[in-house]
Amino acid sequence: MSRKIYFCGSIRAGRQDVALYGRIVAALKQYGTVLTEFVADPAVTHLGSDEGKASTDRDIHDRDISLLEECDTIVAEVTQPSLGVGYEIGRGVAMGGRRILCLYRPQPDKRLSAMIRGMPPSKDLSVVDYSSDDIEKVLTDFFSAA
Ligand code: 6IA
Repeated sequence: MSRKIYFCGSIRAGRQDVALYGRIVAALKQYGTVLTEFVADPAVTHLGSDEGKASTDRDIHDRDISLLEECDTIVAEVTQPSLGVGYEIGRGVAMGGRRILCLYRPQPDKRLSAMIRGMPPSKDLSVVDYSSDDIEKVLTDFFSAA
């Protein structure tokens, strides 16, 4: 049975990493179905999208929570700090039964939130420092440890 992967990345908190989200989603497709491809869509800006009909914030929240419930794996790019991504990780941890990988690119003068870095690691929950060149290897290591 194919994995269902929920990919999290910043939307309203800033789209500066959207090209990298695209590479991560493309790489994740080798491992399962990505439920949240819209996170990597360059047409989605921090203010929304010109395409399609507008959803309310309640619609977005409710749809994303159902997708989180549906997934078995959460992969979050956490370098660009995002309230939505942090909330999704917290909800995913509380749901239990999901493998969770948080990906962080270390930078000078910045530190990842202690509430993400400080989560107790386990075989199903990890926070990995990486550089964008290594993304494929990081994902191979995570999925081969499943
Ligand atoms: O606080 P942020 O906006 O940065 O939160 C980003 C996270 O929340 C992502 O991982 C998404 O899963 C979720 N999220 C936030 N905004 C949206 C959204 N907006 N649609 C779906 N998920 C969202 C509307 C975009 C639409 C034009 C396709």
